[in-house]
Amino acid sequence: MVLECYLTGHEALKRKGVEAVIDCPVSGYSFKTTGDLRWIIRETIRKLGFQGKIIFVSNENIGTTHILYNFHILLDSEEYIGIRLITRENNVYRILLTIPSKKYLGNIEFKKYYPDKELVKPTYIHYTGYSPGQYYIPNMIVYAILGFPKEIDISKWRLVIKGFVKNPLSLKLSDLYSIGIKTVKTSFHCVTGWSTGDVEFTGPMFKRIIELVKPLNNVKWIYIGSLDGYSTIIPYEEIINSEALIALEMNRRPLEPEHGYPARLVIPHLYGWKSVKWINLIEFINEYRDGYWEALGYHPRGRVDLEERFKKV
Ligand SMILES: Nc1nc2c(c(=O)[nH]1)N[C@H]1C(S)=C(S)[C@@H](COP(=O)(O)O)O[C@H]1N2
Ligand SMILES: [Mo]
Repeated sequence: MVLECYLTGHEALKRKGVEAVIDCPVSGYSFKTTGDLRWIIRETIRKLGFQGKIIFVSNENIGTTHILYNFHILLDSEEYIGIRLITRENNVYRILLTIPSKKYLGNIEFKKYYPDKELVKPTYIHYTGYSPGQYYIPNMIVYAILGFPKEIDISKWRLVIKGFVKNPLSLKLSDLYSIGIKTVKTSFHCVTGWSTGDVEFTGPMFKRIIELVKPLNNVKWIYIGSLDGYSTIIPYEEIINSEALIALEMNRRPLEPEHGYPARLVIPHLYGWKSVKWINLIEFINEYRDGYWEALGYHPRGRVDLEERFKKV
């Protein structure tokens, strides 16, 4: 079987010592044991020109059908390559390698990733509440994969909105309150499997931001950035008619620092990793680029109802 992979990466991963990510969709690999996985890894890395001792690190469930496995390959240089195996119902369908130095990329050839292929299913307007593979828990679990930002000087904080727009903006917290706020009551779904019901988020609707900045006709994606260096990407079509908002309050109180104070994005019908906390950038762009989790194999759109947890193409 030929192996064709994409090359990607992310600035925040570089700070963690990951200079590049090799992302390889695979098919036809069923497994029963972690021993089978070791064999699959050995086969895969051989095709890419790597060898080393393969060590199990961890595994976790992502929803009720996916399991993500982490391994390390110890290289002769004493560095290691991280391996992430994305599996569904005992089949491996994606293998990602996190590479500590570009020198290991050698002369591997990569193909180009076309995210549009992931969006073939139609977009419809309102979230139906259907959430396959999720279970409900009483409260949200707090995540900060890149750590919590230091105390924020609110007089200096701005939400910058730029890119292909007629009116770029730099908004203070008081500006966000003054452009008109609404409260949205929604469930919140983390791709790892937990959901919480009936959280109230208050702030300006994303539609309102679009009215103000007037995106140009060529906009296809929205890139969202955060104070901690976290980022994500959202198809423009997916957000224009949605209930997405820039939340300033959660359950009628200003956001707590751990939940994203002063502002976070909330997109109710997409998995939680798209709802960036400590938001400071909204960029309207034309060409797809991976955010933090997308660089690690997560889906460019992340629709909950379509169970778009990981990239498929
Ligand atoms: N800046 C930033 N935003 C983030 C994350 C993060 O690690 N950093 N985690 C995401 C994930 S995976 C989820 S499920 C939600 C969780 O929201 P909470 O931490 O407010 O419960 O935040 C999202 N936004
Ligand atoms: Mo999440």
